[in-house]
Amino acid sequence: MRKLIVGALIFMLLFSIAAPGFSVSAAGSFDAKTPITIDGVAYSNVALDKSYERTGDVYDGKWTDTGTDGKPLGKMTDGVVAEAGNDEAVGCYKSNETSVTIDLGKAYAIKQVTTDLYGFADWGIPDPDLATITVFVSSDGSSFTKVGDAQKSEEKGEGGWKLRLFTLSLGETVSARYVRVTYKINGTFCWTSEVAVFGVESSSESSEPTESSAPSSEAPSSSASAEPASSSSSSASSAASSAGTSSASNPETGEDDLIYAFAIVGVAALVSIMIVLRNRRKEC
Ligand SMILES: [Ca+2]
Repeated sequence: MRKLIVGALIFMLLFSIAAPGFSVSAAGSFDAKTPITIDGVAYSNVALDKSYERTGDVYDGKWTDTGTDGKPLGKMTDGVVAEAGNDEAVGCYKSNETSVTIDLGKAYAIKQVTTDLYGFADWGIPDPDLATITVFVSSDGSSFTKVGDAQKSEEKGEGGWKLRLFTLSLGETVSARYVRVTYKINGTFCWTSEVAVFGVESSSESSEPTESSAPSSEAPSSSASAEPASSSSSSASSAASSAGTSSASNPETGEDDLIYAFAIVGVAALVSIMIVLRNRRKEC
């Protein structure tokens, strides 16, 4: 019996040592629920659970973002970011150009906007590398100002899926209640799952929308199998003026937590082994 216990403990110890070297999560995606910190300021996703409107043709497969009432299901602001291209967290709209216009409910000082975009040739979903994603803001919901084009991350993906994150990070915050993200995708299916708008309560320190600076990003990955969708297209929207430029930051994963957990298990196993061995020695 004791041998069994010792064997189990040794296994746990070896596993805990080896595990951190393993790929814990292949996922990709970004974290839309955790605030990001830039220059010591924490910006939360102020678009979380906010309502929005979309343009483009309705997609009617299981990756749709349209309810039976014709309104968006909310996939773009629910905080759930697809971890693979065939993840039903994706909320597709069809058209070469589509847009998502989010009403934040009140003005916020916006620092960064991040979204994801998948491509999959077998399903006719265009390569995200060909996409241009642009951010506009508005204080009244009707007159929009272009803030800048989002910068795409390096390509990630598995099984034929291609994923890129698109991020526009501003040098100075811009104050706005409405945020519009347009996707020019060079194809029909706009395969995205989330728009995160990182900002803080609007105070005096944020500027009026005009220009921007600094996008950036990082990205996740994906995987897949299954079947595609159907066809066609239509159009989208936007309004605006000038542009911006670039650099920034992003995502996070729970990998560190796992490593800590394994380390704790390892130490516990080691202590247990030492106790068992000491007891055995006493018995001898
Ligand atoms: Ca989502």
